[in-house]
Amino acid sequence: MLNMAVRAARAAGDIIVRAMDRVDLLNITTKSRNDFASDVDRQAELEITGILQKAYPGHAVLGEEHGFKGPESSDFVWVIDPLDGTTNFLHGFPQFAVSIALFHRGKVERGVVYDPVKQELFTAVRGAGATLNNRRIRVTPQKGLTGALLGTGIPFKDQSYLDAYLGMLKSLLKDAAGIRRAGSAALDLAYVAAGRLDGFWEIGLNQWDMAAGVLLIQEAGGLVSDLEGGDRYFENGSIVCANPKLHGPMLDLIKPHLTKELRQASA
Ligand code: 2AM
Ligand code: CA
Repeated sequence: MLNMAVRAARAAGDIIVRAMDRVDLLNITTKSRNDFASDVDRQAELEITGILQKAYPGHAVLGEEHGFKGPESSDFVWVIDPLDGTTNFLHGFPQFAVSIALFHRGKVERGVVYDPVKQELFTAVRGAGATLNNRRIRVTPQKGLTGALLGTGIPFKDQSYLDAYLGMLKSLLKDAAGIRRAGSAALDLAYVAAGRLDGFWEIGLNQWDMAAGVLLIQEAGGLVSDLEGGDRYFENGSIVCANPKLHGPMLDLIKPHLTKELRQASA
């Protein structure tokens, strides 16, 4: 099933790369303020779901652009972000990826994140580790925040938690060596798994942004939680992840900034 996910991710990647130099010709729809989708997002998703549903007719699919399809009762659900980092893609900023995860009875069992520009393929199989282009990857041994390189996502849609977010940013900035906002959550998580970032946090993500990346990090020896340290990140869309030595110190600096709303979301 991992091979099939890889095949689907590469096929979608080909569609994305072919469209890169004619972005000005694409039909772009605004799903909500600052949230865009193009023909490429939709075509890439149809390519992925076509491959997966042909191979596994009994499985369901949930995609960012076309929603849920397939048998409601299936134990297997493929969760797909055909183009994570659409805003980057539309600006020709080369940081975006295809993300495909397979859930079995609510648990992520397989994850693929594919960067078609750099041709980097990140894969994870529950219990069997994580790889980048077939080589094993691990999170960093970074002990605390001093000297750490963190990734994050700055709120772009729902600004209601902007102040809380900026408080977290300010606290984490003090000790970290640097903070990056690259614009594709799926790739940010893959980078934590690969040891390129020591940690990452963001509020307001969807399942398809995170699912494959979460398994990558767990299989690379890292920890993933929501803002309160719990495991409801898929429900509340907030995520904090890092190697096991950095995860606690990050949470300690994030928690004091949680508002009642953010705390309720994790409850
Ligand atoms: P998307 O491109 O698949 O929608 C990072 O903050 C995450 O938010 C990305 O994974 C991205 O996924 C999503 N996102 C949607 N609109 C965005 C925007 N205008 N700026 C940054 N990220 C955006
Ligand atoms: Ca996304």
